[in-house]
Amino acid sequence: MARTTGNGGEDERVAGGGLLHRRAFLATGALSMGALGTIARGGTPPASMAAPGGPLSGYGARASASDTIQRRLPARIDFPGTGSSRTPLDRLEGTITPNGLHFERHHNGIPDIDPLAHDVLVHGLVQRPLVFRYEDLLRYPMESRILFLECSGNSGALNAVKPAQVDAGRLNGLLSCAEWTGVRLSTLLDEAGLLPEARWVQAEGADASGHVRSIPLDLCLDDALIALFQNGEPIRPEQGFPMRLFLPGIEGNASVKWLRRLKLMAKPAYSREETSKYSDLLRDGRAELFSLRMGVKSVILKPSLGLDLRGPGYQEISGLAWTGRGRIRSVEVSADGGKSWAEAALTEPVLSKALTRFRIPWQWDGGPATLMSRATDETGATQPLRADWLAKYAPGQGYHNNSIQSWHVDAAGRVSHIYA
Ligand SMILES: Nc1nc2c(c(=O)[nH]1)N[C@H]1C(S)=C(S)[C@@H](COP(=O)(O)O)O[C@H]1N2
Ligand SMILES: [Mo]
Repeated sequence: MARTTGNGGEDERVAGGGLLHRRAFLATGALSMGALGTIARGGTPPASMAAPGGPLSGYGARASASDTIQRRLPARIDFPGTGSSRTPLDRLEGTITPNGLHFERHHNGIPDIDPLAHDVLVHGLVQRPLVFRYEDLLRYPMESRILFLECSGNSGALNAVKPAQVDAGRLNGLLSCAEWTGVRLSTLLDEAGLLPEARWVQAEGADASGHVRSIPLDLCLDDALIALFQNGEPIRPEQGFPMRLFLPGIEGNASVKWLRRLKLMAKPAYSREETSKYSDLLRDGRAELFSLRMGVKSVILKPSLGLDLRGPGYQEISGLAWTGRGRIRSVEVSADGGKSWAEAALTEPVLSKALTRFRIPWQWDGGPATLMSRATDETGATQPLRADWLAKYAPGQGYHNNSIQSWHVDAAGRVSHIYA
């Protein structure tokens, strides 16, 4: 198989199992993949050139061939509207999640809200309680940021005794990334005027789940947004139309959708969603409360379960990395079950608290291989081994699992989920 490169082949190999230097893409890839492009084609023009095409439309739809790319719904739906659907990460490219594929997590369905009748009350430990109507907020100064959103229950299946044989979307798809546009929460808090005792903000949603979360004031004064737009259009009903709180890098549960009330408090409320749920029980019986910031994490998506390899030779391994603490510094990939690692290329731009795409070329020799990825963020934090992660928490504690994941490739190219 062709593997000749500008500077001679073997020296492009940087780790076991056939991983190539992250800069070897073109030199190596062109030779083995280029042949695909030279297959001869008949002289007859395609039918699409013989007649006018389809009409214009007021709101575009994707190609019908792409309709198989769907959110991963639960196998059983006991209460419609309650539960979660997941982003099919393994079927997408780049880093932005199309709005129709953003994951959903609702505790009591999607409310139908008239934006013109909707407002947000800011009250509690403030100088002036204020009400902001949706229309008012549209006239405030706005900012846009590309940010990931991850449910802290994401990848909870890694807790199972046996590795779940499900695709990467089902495993890790309580994760999406979009450009969010809105008004800084600090702008509204400034206008209401904080009293010196104010330390926490309780956010409440207008859905029927009684969703309230207490959020430390410093997060609210930092980069928190009242998001009104998602990838350029008004946010979707599933994501909190007409507005949601958006806390960059923080567990999804605190980004309260259908936001209707913000109460300034001296202490947290210790509501259901921050005590019995979304708190992390440790091995020693204590619980971590308000463990809000999402850890550094990565997943390989190509190849992954359901995307089997077509044959030995040049492949690109690619996936996503993210951290709630800022930027991804590096992602290492192993093709030999963690014995050796090589650094992947990060596709620019590498943005703070957004998804980052990593890629590394791989010359698969056709033998069994175990693929793993390990991200490190700009604070130096890195992903734990699954065993080390499990050792920290009480059995069954499923939140915040950012441990290293592994795919096994057998000699036929079939990909399965394993614990390495
Ligand atoms: N009002 C309200 N806000 C909510 C929820 C909810 O059920 N009601 N679910 C939370 C949870 S657990 C998560 S992970 C995120 C999911 O946001 P998304 O559905 O836009 O992906 O919203 C959070 N905000
Ligand atoms: Mo969540």
